[in-house]
Amino acid sequence: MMPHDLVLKGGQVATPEGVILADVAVTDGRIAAIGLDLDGAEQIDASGRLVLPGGVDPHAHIEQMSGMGLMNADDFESATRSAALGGTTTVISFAAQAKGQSLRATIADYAARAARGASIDHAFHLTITDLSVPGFAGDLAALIAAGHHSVKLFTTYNIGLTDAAILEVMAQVKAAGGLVCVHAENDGLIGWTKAKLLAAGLDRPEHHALSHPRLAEVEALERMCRFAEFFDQPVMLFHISTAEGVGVVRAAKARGAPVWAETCTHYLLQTAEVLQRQGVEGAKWMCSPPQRAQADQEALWDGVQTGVIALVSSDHAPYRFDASGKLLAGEAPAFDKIANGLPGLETRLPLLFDAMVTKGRGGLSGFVKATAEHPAEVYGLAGKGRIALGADADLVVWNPARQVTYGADDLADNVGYNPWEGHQVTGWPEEVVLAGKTIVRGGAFLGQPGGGKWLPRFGGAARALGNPSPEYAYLQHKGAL
Ligand code: DUC
Ligand code: ZN
Ligand code: ZN
Repeated sequence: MMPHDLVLKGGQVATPEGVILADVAVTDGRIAAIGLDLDGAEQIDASGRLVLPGGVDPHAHIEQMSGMGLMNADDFESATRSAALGGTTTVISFAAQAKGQSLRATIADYAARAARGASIDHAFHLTITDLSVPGFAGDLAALIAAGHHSVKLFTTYNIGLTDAAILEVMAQVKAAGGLVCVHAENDGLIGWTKAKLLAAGLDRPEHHALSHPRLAEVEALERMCRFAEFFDQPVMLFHISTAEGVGVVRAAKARGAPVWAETCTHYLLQTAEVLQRQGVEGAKWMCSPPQRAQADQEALWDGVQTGVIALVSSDHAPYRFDASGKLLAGEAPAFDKIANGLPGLETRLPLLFDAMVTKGRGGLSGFVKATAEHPAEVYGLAGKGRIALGADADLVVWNPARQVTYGADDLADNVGYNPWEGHQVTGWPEEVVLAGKTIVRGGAFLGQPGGGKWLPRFGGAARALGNPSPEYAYLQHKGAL
């Protein structure tokens, strides 16, 4: 019998049914067999190690202009190289509409850049900022039909949409069968609090956390859940950071609202103390929403473990700690002049493996679900996130015993600092395979810019539940939509 193209020999293989000692064979980029004594033209010895599905990071900002008009430090090449070295083989980043730009042109622009630079598989959430462009409705429906299944909206910042615009987008996305993702924080509460802090001279990075009241998240999450219920429109609530936010999502789900939620590595593992470092140093950790308190971390972990929070993303949003990024407005800028975001594509999986597998918050199956299986299922990434016959051969060999302490600047992205400096993890992704090709071996990146492919998405587990509000149902019945 012809040997398979590649066999990963003798690892502890995490399948959706459980962990088994087996070989995993790959032919033509897909998993062709899982069993014993499989023969491959190329072999990777996985004995004593774990074989897990490649990570799926469903929320990363790559080669994107920020709301402040600042370009990310990472392009598709550097971001995806960094992701691969951290065990991630699929990323969903954003195609962000500039005001006045058509949706088609937005997607074409990002798709061309990703096709040239991305070394791992990828898809886009289409960020909508301007409904007034010509052809908006037709483009939106056509793009969703073409496989750009999810859109993203903001309730705040200079790209935030009004409630009326959010409702209109939800109606149009519902008609097209897509998914709406939301950055949900109350704009008025943030704006008012920020203005008062700044007027009082309270303008250091640590004040950034106070400028994002917890209730801003709670109010906007609650509102978005109610909008989702009104239409029976599936909504993904991005980066939940507070215990109360977890409660809002839990209650909405219990009512039967079609809502799903994510949190991010930094909300699970950091508190707002990171913003209190000497001088302007805290700027390195500034993101929105901000890191919160230890009690929030506990509630977020509980949300992950009970399924209220479906998945954990990085929200990779890279800016250098210099005049090209965080310090664009000077050496000691006020917090409102500092770009928000921190890098996370490369560190998400080792940090979560350490917390969930090594230290036991959810175990191996919880880790695989939160970081690969659920992101793939929820967002309709067919063939991703699980080790099963016929699935894409995106595989990571983990050494569960390897200890690494992060250094000051040891990541392969283009950020120049590691926000996890000094943090020790146990468990490390040593070999990474994308569609049957080794893209990381022994810490060396072997992937190719342009070697990843775009993944069309036509559905997913985040679906309407069949119970719209009577008012919406009436409008539909009357043909008024
Ligand atoms: N917050 C976001 O929502 N996105 C990117 C960066 C950030 O801090
Ligand atoms: Zn956001
Ligand atoms: Zn984000």
